[in-house]
Amino acid sequence: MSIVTKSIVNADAEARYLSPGELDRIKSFVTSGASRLRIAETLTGARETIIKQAGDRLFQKRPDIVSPGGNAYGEEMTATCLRDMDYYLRLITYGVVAGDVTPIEEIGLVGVREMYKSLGTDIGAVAQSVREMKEVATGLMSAQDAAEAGSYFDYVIGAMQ
Ligand SMILES: CCC1=C(C)/C(=C/C2=NC(=C\c3[nH]c(/C=C4\NC(=O)[C@H](C)[C@H]4CC)c(C)c3CCC(=O)O)/C(CCC(=O)O)=C2C)NC1=O
Repeated sequence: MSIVTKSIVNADAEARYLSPGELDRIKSFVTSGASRLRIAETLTGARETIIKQAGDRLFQKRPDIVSPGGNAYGEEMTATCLRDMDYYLRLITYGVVAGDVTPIEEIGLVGVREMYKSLGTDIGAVAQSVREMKEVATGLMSAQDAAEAGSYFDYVIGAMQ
């Protein structure tokens, strides 16, 4: 839910006008709109490059992952690993557009630790893959957009520590 919808739901539950604080938060959501949309467009347009390059970097740093016995060993498992990276990049674009990390959390982070544990996947390595995507993606942006975009990647990384 965006900050606009959320504020309206809260205000209407109390049959009141939006408070000055709520209007302030909506104002900053609206004024940051153009840059958030620009970031989402960059991430969406460059998704294949971002995932490919970040995957290469990850496997260079952690060759064990794609070696025999590794969790992402073999064509199919490597593809599944890259697919998970694509999932997180997609969720990050949702967060950026909404100006809110809730969609990222609800779709991709609730229960994530237990999930990867049961799959025998090193969650630290998944966090590393998101870190690599951040590096590649923010390299495509202005410093200001990179800082804004980076915070969403950091949120995912932090949840996987
Ligand atoms: C949108 C929300 C969402 C997420 C996040 C998600 C993740 C997810 N990743 C999975 C598997 C997997 N995930 C990985 C990923 C990796 N292994 C590594 O060592 C690397 C560190 C990493 C890539 C960066 C691998 C290799 C598998 C397959 C594991 C297996 O089948 O043994 C599975 C098990 C089922 C399947 O194979 O599809 C799920 C549910 N599914 C979802 O619907």
